Amino acid sequence: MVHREDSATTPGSRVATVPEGLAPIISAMTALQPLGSLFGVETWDVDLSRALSADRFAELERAFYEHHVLALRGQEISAAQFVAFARRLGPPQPHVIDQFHHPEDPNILILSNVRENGRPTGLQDAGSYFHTDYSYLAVPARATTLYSRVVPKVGGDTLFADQQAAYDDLPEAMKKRIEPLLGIHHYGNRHDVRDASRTAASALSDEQKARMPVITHRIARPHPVTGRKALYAVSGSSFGIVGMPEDEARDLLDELAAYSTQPKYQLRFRYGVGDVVVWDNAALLHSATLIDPDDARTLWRITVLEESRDAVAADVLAPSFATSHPA
Ligand SMILES: O=C(O)CCC(=O)C(=O)O
Ligand SMILES: [Fe+2]
Repeated sequence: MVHREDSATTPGSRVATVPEGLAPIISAMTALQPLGSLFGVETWDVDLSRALSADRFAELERAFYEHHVLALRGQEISAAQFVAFARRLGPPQPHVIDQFHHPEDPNILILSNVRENGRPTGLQDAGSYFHTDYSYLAVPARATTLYSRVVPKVGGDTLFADQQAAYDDLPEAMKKRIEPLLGIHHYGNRHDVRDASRTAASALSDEQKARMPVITHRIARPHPVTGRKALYAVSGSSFGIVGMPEDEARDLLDELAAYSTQPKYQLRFRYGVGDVVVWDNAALLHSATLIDPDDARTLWRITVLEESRDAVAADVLAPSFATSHPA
């Protein structure tokens, strides 16, 4: 096992990696508190309904890359204000499940278990298994931001698992073994492909499936901004490894996923009404937690992509998920 340095100044952080190309912080303008003992920070000091200066935004962006989860508590913002904030993090990519796009802006996906007149108002039980967003796309997600609108009476937390810390702790022999390996990804949850299951990936129509590619990403993937390596999407969309028999690949992915989602790498995030949380998809896995379907929970979600020049995706292995997995 490799010993990890702990940051001397900030409780809750592991290695403070200052991303190159981000403005240096002259003086801290925003009071950030750790979300737990491992990673993640929160603040009540930011009001996204008002203009956020470039300096102030740069400070938040740096905290985001350093701490992986940034919670801006107690917001009251419109759809347009939420999209304007997300656009500063990267280019939004509308979700393939277009029937739950927000009526005012397709960049927002509505996550909700609330039904009106018998019809769902949003996507229910999205991502109730460890995964990272858009790892099934050649240019995956840099950040996902959720704006919490209705908080259930019981539960509804999101779990995060630090894949950089998990990578750092791997035995050297395992680091060497996975270094050249490319994971094969497509939309779905490797651990549960039963259509009606609450812990499967949300079902796609045939037309939506046809838009989904089969792609690869490195398993030991350097962060596109900080360069720090993480285990990348070893749970969720990874269904195989290039050049490896399927059963061997699944065994290795399962071993890595069980290891990297151990409680010692996890943060449990509890929502209050109005919280905007942003997480780093290149550094983390995350999972929604199942709740009583009658206990109302609604969040708006925007996912922004990495820069395409940073993508480490290799060849397209099959024309699409639908053609390589005929019904
Ligand atoms: O609802 C949640 O807690 C998380 C859902 C999810 O995986 C996502 O929005 O990317
Ligand atoms: Fe997700």
